[in-house]
Amino acid sequence: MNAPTSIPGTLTDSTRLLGDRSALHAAWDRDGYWYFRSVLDAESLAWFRAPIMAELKRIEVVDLNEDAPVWNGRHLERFPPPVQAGYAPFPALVKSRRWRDFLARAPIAEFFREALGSDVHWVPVAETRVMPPRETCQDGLLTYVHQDGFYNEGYRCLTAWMPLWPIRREAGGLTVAAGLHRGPYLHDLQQPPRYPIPADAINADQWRTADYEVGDVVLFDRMLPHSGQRNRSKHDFRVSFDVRCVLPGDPAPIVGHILEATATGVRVRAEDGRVHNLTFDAKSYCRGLGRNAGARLRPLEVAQQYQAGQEVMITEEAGMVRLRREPKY
Ligand SMILES: O=C(O)CCC(=O)C(=O)O
Repeated sequence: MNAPTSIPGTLTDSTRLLGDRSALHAAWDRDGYWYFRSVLDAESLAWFRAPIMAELKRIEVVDLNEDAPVWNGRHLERFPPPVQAGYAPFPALVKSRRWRDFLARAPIAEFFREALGSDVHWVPVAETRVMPPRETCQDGLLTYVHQDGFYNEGYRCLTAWMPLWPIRREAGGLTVAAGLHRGPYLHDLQQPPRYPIPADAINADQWRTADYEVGDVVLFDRMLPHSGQRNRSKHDFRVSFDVRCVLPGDPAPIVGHILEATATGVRVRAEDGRVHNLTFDAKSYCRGLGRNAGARLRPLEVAQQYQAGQEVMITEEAGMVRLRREPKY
């Protein structure tokens, strides 16, 4: 059993490499991630996170005069319930498109353009996470170890993760298994429907994390194993945002609404108005909806769950569905 009980290793800071593309590539090849510190515009971050603080104050777990998400000790019964590897979103923030406006703000867009070397196409696989303090570690320190690419077939994604308030180590920010981005996927294909990574697949000393500050961002490879950590702090809610883009130059997934769904195919109207007729084959990976999003559906379940009007994100190859999932906001 190699599951870590603490993460002493620290992320390598690549901030000074910005502007030097070959040095950035070398760091990515070595580590599978870039950790940039104090690079994101503070005003844009403050704008983005404001509704989260409003929700924490509305359910009276943070005092009205607080600027930081510090727990006031009141009962957490109105805090969203636990779900797979985290907590449900605040109902008021479900399907919020605010993240799109945040990423489109000039200083934010400019930073990512510079870091990635071209305009960035973000996909609607985006999550704002709020973890309450004093979580227990009885099921381990790590919430759910995974490789994003395994659950995002048919396109090459890259993930950006950022704290929205400072996250000290004990509040449990992102941890990554440095250098393990060259593959293979470690998910256990014998364990449907989620195919978890076995606990002994990664040595405890490969994990890295940091004391994160607002303005920091970690960009990481779709093959890099990573996880959140339980929030062991006494008083800090830990608040972060993660989102994925396609690799520069790659085609974007189809995002739109189902016009017609059957057990063998799907007709979709994309956001740009185009209609796509697509077919399933043995390689099509259809994910469950809602809380079941990590699970792979069997063909019969697919036809039952995905109906006309459902919003979807689809990747395809020569007319065959590779991935079908619900956008995650
Ligand atoms: O922030 C977390 O808890 C985990 C983040 C994560 O797993 C991801 O960004 O894919």
